[in-house]
Amino acid sequence: MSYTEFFKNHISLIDGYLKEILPAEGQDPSFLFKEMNYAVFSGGKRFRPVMTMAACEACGGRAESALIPAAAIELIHCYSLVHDDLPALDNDDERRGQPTVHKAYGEDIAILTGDGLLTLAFQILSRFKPETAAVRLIEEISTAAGTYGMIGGQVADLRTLSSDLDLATLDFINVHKTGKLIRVSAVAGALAAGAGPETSEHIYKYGELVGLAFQAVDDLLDGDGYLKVLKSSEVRDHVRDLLAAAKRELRAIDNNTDGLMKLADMLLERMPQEKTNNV
Ligand code: GRG
Repeated sequence: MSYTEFFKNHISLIDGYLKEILPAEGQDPSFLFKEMNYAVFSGGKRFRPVMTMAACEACGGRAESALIPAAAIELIHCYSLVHDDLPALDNDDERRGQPTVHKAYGEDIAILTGDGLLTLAFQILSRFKPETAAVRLIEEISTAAGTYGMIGGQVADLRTLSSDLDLATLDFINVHKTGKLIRVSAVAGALAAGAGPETSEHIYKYGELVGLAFQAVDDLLDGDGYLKVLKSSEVRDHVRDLLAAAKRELRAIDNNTDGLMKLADMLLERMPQEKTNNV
């Protein structure tokens, strides 16, 4: 079954919730409603919020119970893409097959759209109940998104000269820039379910391993990143090892881990086919 078929309900839950929380036309404050919706409803896979809901299920909870952190993480992901596309950073004209936010609405509005999405993420996290869990979620998610995580990784990426790029530096960049937001997507699901320490530890390790595999697969698709220091066959082997280890973590959990298993399989399926010489 394809990713979108398998996660039809999860995707419809997260899209429904995102529609509910994003400022709608005519609603006060109505500023940026169009641009924020444009940035969020543009065909993303929803990999991170689906992971949050699937992790909640793997810890015995319901997908619906994880909607607040799932939506917050997707808003943060969308903000990072809007800002990353800006001329001062990657200077991209297209994202998900359509003009980037600054191409469609201008640079000033794109900066503010990203700011609006990031701020809204923490506004909705503050609504999570019980409040003790809301505070934990805010701490975990802000750490993963901030200078100890995604932003730190982005700065390391900007500051690293291509002549200094080695495997250890690439690992550092990827763990921070991509890995930590994916890991916290899993951890937030465990927190939403109120999971115990043992299950939470397996979920944490699963998230870490899948976060690393995610970036390596993206590099294979883009012909970038790890391919600058490793052969493509080595990157593929690395992805397979990471995902096999991630699945081992899930086998130690005594709940419904089908969703998290499917996310690992989806990354394996996304890996471009190996080119062979005997064609
Ligand atoms: C805070 C400006 C700023 C940047 C943070 C995450 C990031 C650094 C930049 C985004 C650009 C990028 C290519 C990051 C690597 C992670 C990645 C592969 C993002 C794309 O995620 P998908 O494939 O995207 O989940 P969709 O479109 O499906 O949501």
